[in-house]
Amino acid sequence: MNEQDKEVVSTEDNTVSPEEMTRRAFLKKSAVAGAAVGMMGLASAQQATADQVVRGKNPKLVVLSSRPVVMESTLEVLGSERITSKANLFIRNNIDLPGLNTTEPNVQPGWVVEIGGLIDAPFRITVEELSRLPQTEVTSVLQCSGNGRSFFNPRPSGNPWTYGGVGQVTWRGVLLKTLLEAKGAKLRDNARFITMNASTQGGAQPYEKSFPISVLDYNSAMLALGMNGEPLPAVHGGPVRLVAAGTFGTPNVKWLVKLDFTAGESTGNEQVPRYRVPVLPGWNTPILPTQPGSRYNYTLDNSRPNWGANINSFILSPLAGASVRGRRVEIRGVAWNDGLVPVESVEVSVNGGTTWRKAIIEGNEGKFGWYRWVSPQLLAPGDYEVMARATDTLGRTQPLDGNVWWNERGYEWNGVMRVKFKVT
Ligand SMILES: Nc1nc2c(c(=O)[nH]1)N[C@H]1C(S)=C(S)[C@@H](COP(=O)(O)O)O[C@H]1N2
Ligand SMILES: [Mo]
Repeated sequence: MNEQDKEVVSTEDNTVSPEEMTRRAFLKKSAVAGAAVGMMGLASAQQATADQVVRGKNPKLVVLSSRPVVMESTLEVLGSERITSKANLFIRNNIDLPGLNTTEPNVQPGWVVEIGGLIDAPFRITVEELSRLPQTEVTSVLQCSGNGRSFFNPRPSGNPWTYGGVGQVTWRGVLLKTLLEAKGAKLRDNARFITMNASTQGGAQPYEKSFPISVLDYNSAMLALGMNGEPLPAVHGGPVRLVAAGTFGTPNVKWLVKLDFTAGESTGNEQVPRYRVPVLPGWNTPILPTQPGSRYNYTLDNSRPNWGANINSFILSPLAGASVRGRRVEIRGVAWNDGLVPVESVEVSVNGGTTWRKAIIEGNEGKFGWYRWVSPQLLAPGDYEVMARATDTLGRTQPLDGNVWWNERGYEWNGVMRVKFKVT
């Protein structure tokens, strides 16, 4: 195994398939051969590094696609900071807006968002007016619902995310509630969903998404203008993006130009069949187990969109393949859920799941953020496999085998993570 391969192993979980390891080793090698890539230009999508695809990104991010832009972070990068910086945050574009592949702000004076549908007095608001209304900050986990897809077996088609399609950022903007109050625009009783549209400037294809008005989603939903104390980076949706803390990435529409209160959800392609999981009719939370490898005919009635984030936890230290000094070893990581109730515990096993011990939860960045946990262990020299499992006060927890939730499109993976490392 050469140097680059080792680096790949140390930052990724060992359940990555051999094909994926080969692909990643190839990507890393291409990244090392930066000069060569530069000379070839961006013609070959898979060979461009993250900073070449989007100005300001950390070259350690892994490019899954350069058109549309899709890149993931790594556990090593995510573990290096408390709030994910704009350089280190993953990107998932279904549709690129031309000219916005940068972490710099998207300065577009007079940008308008139209607010309408089932409210009294629909209105239009500019980004300048929005910035003069009372601003709220919320720290939340942003995660693509496809994160972890590579671990489903058989692997569903779609971007082969490992663990890096996630980050924790602090948003700043105007709560939808605040905006409607300021405009005296009352919601009608039959308003059940928010249906949003992204800009099509520069000839971009339309992007339309709906999510339900519920306590979980609506009370914290905001039109965000800022991220981590700066104007919203262009590639992350500036100048205006919807942020619904506690939801998966998909309803967090970037480059927002239109928001309607509607009785039903959008019937556009981004809403159905994409970004959905099978459910029993009228049963709105858990995924309906389907036979791995089987097909499913997604309709609005037999499936639900990815919205409330699944409970999950990651081990950020040690990383897979690491060698650490014994006997005192601190296992560290993060856990999160949809923010509906607190994450109550994180249990850690160092013996393949035979026994579990509660980790210490050190703190969290509000109910939508990461709970940082640590599990001090006394470990003799040897080989270990550590596992971590989060549970919240509703009893929602992670499956030991994430494949129990196998679904055709590979969404909402939250299987217990396993990390092999060595104590010397
Ligand atoms: N306009 C627009 N908004 C979008 C998307 C998109 O393709 N276009 N992708 C969605 C998906 S699937 C995800 S996971 C998040 C990713 O946000 P990020 O690129 O800022 O990390 O944006 C969501 N909002
Ligand atoms: Mo996503």
